[in-house]
Amino acid sequence: MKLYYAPGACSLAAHIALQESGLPFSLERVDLRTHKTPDGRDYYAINPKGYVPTLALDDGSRLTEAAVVLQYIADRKPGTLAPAFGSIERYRLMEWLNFIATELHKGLGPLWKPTTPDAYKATVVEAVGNRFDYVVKTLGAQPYLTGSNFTIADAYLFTIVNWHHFLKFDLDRWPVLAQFQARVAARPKVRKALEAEHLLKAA
Ligand SMILES: N[C@@H](CCC(=O)N[C@@H](CS)C(=O)NCC(=O)O)C(=O)O
Repeated sequence: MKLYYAPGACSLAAHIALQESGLPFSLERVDLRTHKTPDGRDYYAINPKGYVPTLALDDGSRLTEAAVVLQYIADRKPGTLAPAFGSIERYRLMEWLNFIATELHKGLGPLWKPTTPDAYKATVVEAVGNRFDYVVKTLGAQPYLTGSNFTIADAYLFTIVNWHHFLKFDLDRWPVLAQFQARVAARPKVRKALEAEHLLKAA
């Protein structure tokens, strides 16, 4: 498998999942400003949607959408990063993945755009902050989103919350979330992914 990624982007979640899975994989960096790969290929020819992550599978086909890519990786190593497909625990996991994708990941999207007015950015931080209030109700009672085991939902949440370094909002209001970030960042495989993306200072 090959993961097309950009440092610190949502593709970091898939990178962490690949590291945690122990499966063999390679990485190819994408420049999201030019939409080119290091050898000058047009990334739109690889993923017509133009965004990361893209996971190139061993049969030559490609999979996109972070929440789906994460589940594909987890299902290559059953019982480690996601509960079995069809179980109620798996639906709970998917509930988190969808929440992270739509409420947090896409919720923070306007903060990345230099054209977003400051007043609107404040509204975005407030709205996503209310979602963080919901997340800490779970993380205050258990180390990871679905219980005591690290899953792909934790990799995804960690990746999105890690954006606070780049988007300049602090986690003071959510000490439980800051503790979660530290807990995940301390995992050896997560450190490996962060190191490969040159993000160790920003985690
Ligand atoms: N719906 C996609 C969104 C992926 C996405 O937003 N990727 C961002 C980085 S976090 C990106 O590559 N943006 C550059 C672009 O859209 O050109 C998913 O869930 O994977």
